[in-house]
Amino acid sequence: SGHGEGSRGSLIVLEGLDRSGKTSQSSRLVSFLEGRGVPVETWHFPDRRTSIGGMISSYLANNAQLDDRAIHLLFSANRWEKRSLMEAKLKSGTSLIVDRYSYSGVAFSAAKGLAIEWCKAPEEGLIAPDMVVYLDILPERAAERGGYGNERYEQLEFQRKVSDNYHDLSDSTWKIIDACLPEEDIQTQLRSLALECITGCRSGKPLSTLWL
Ligand code: FDM
Repeated sequence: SGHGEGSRGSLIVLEGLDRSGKTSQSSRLVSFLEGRGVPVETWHFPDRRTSIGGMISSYLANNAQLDDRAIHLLFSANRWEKRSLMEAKLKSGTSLIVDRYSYSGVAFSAAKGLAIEWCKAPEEGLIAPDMVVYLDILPERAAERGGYGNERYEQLEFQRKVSDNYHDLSDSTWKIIDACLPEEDIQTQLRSLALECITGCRSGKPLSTLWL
């Protein structure tokens, strides 16, 4: 009930440092929403399954070297190549729970010293999220969780810079959840935020584009 003709899905983005719990929280959220009969998919950027994604993946694994601006543009291109599918899904009523988006793109590249405005430019015109949820954790606490692997960015010094950049990018519309709360509590907060967002979008809020 309540699915009006033409009602669209929501674009919900989860952001946060490595080890903040985004991936497990977003998959639990999707199962919950599916159980409630909400049409929903979980997406993840970078999408390593495309050919651009393959280049990103070998860069992250330190198997390829790339200029900082070149890799930045590949991450952005990896979102652009999914844009039309994203729009089609949303318009057909499917909500998308997206693990990382343009904010990761800017926060990570700017941590290498690139200017924020330069980093934001190629993201302009992508679909704007209806809600950004930030799983907030101090870089030191994230590092204590262990499981930093061997990927390029998984180092404390770098994650500190990324964290600062996320805080610069965030605005009053972001929903911040303390990532050090028990997993259950985080999930409870996430569920109610997501349901509220999905309900709001169904009742006619138009899609918009970055940057808001
Ligand atoms: N990352 C992710 C970026 O540097 N730019 C981006 O646009 C995106 C989406 O890639 F360290 C970084 C963030 C992370 C790495 O991400 C791989 P996952 O979530 O571990 O796959």
